[in-house]
Amino acid sequence: MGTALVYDEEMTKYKLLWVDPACKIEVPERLTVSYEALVKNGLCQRCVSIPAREATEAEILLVHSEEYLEGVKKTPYMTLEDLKEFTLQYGDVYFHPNIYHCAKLAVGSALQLCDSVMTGKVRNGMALVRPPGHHSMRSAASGFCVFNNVAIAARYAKQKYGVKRVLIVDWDVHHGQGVQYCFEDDPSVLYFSWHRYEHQKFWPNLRESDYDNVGKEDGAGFNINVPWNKVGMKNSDYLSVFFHLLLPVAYEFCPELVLVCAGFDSAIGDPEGEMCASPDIFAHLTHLLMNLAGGKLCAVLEGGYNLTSLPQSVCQTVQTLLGDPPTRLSDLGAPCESALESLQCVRSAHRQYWSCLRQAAGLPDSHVSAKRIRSAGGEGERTEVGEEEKSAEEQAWPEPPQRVSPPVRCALVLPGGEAPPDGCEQISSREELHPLMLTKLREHFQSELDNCSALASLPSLMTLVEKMEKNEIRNGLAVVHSVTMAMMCVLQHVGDAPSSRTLVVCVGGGSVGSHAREDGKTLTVQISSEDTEKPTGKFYVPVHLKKGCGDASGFMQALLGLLLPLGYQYNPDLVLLVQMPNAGVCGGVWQQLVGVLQGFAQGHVLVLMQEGEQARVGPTASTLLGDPAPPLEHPLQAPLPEDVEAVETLRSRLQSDWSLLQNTGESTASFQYENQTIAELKITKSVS
Ligand code: SS9
Ligand code: ZN
Repeated sequence: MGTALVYDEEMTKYKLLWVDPACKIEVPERLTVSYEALVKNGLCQRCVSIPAREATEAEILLVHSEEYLEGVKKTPYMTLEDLKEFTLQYGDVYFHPNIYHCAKLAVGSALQLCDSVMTGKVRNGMALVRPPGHHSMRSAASGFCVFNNVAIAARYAKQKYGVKRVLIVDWDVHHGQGVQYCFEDDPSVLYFSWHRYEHQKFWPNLRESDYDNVGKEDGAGFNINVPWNKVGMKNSDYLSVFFHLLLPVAYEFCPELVLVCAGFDSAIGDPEGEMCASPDIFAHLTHLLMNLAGGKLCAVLEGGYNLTSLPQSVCQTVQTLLGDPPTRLSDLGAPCESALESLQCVRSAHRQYWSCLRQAAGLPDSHVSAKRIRSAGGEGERTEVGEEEKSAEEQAWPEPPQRVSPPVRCALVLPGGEAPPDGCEQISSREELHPLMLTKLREHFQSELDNCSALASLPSLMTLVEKMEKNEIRNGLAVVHSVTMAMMCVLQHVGDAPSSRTLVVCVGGGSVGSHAREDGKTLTVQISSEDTEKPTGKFYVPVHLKKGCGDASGFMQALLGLLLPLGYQYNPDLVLLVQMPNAGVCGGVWQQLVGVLQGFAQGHVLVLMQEGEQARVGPTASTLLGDPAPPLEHPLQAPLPEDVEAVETLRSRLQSDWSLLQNTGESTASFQYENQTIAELKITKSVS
């Protein structure tokens, strides 16, 4: 199951023929530099190359009006003067005698990609196209866009393949108003867009790009706008929105297909966006979406006008689609105040539509009160770039590091005689355990060590860990006599390295708190139904779910809203995932967990399971090998209010230590006023 790349050089063959400052950034080189970077990095060669084709008129009419199509159809025969005049009726767009041809190819490319993914020819893919699409409307061109490539693809997938739910993620820095208008009353297409807005001061300056535009009629709740009211948004701002908004809603929506309006003007250096996210953030955004819809993801190029950060970002996206582990994001700071205010407003506008947002505390009842908060809230700290007023394009950033995949993707340690699943390497080592390690184990596990098989798999496990450290093996799975003993062994070993950090994720009850240390060498998150272990400091986080780990929605809430932000901020070099005995975790969410955790530590995830509980070896190995996790059941039941409360309480207690856990603006944060809702708080404030 490969990754498709759709590209045709023909789409570089139109350009701006007159002087227009608004349009001069949309150049053919956008496509050539992107494609050449894919070739140079060996990514193009790893993709399945799919030819572009022209979309048919019927396909274009899925979204556009006949009158509009007829108008555009005449442009190849127009004189320069006629073209200029035709252009004038629209905003920030230009026409050229060859643009109609290219626009048909751009739509056709998106449809070819859709076909390849829907028929199972490939798992996912990207289409490199010009002109972009997300601004074009039923009867109008706009913002360099002629036909709405992604909107047409969504309608096409619904019609041709009977896809019931499509998620469109528009990470371009502009609002894809064309996509919004197309689906605003349609609950089968969930449209998410973040965009530079600056309280409507930024193009396309629409009132309806704000967070309170949630969709209409049956489509209410299925249009999600995140307005950025400041420039300079960073990786942590983007990730916060994924953790606390997009991902929970997306999992609840349960799409059968994910389309990405993949514009890279949201990256650093872009003259339009003026944001500060690094190109490698797109590896993570892509990775975080790749376990939805059984992995069916089509990315279609939209904007991106810095000819350095654009190709870097395209490569990051495609390399992730190909299955290479994302590089580690270091120094993720706190999301900025303005981003948190936006996030809070969107979450509160949508809380009535999505059970994952229906928090017990922390959100006002409706966006009406949120509005007041926004206008009352102080302006964030970020506006000026610096005294010398560097333009966005003059900004410098390091080239993303090379992403190297170890020669072996997945290795297993299985109890004697069992054969590993296809594609996995088996590790068995006859070496002895280090004497110091043995002594240590004796101290803790006296009685169990009398059983001679107790230690059997540990030498192999240590070999596996060493090979992962040397980057010879990416990830692994060990079935051991005692997971707690094995966990101690691994932590003892990796803890010897000077600045190692291990993220330990324990699923299921049992004593692990004793392994947790406060020196920062481990961060332990334990998700279970037991309420025995008490939280100690910031490096041991016990999450208690009344319904237990078998409850998909409660578990996902903890995974997305708690574990992901913690993990990203901690930035481990190893993830140790432990299935505790009798964990009772349901298969679907377990695989999501295994999939998502591979975004950390350059994919170095080590899974431990106890002998006799290895029923899940097959599915786990498959996810470690890179197969997408299967979709969760639809509809996802609402989480138990107590469980939501438990996760929320933890999140708000820990957010001062781990700032990526924040999801509300500080001036209005409810955590400082435990029992008051924000709405109440505002009333109190305005009275005093
Ligand atoms: C130039 C204004 C250009 C249109 C941008 C369209 C981007 C499409 N300062 N505005 S992704
Ligand atoms: Zn854009």
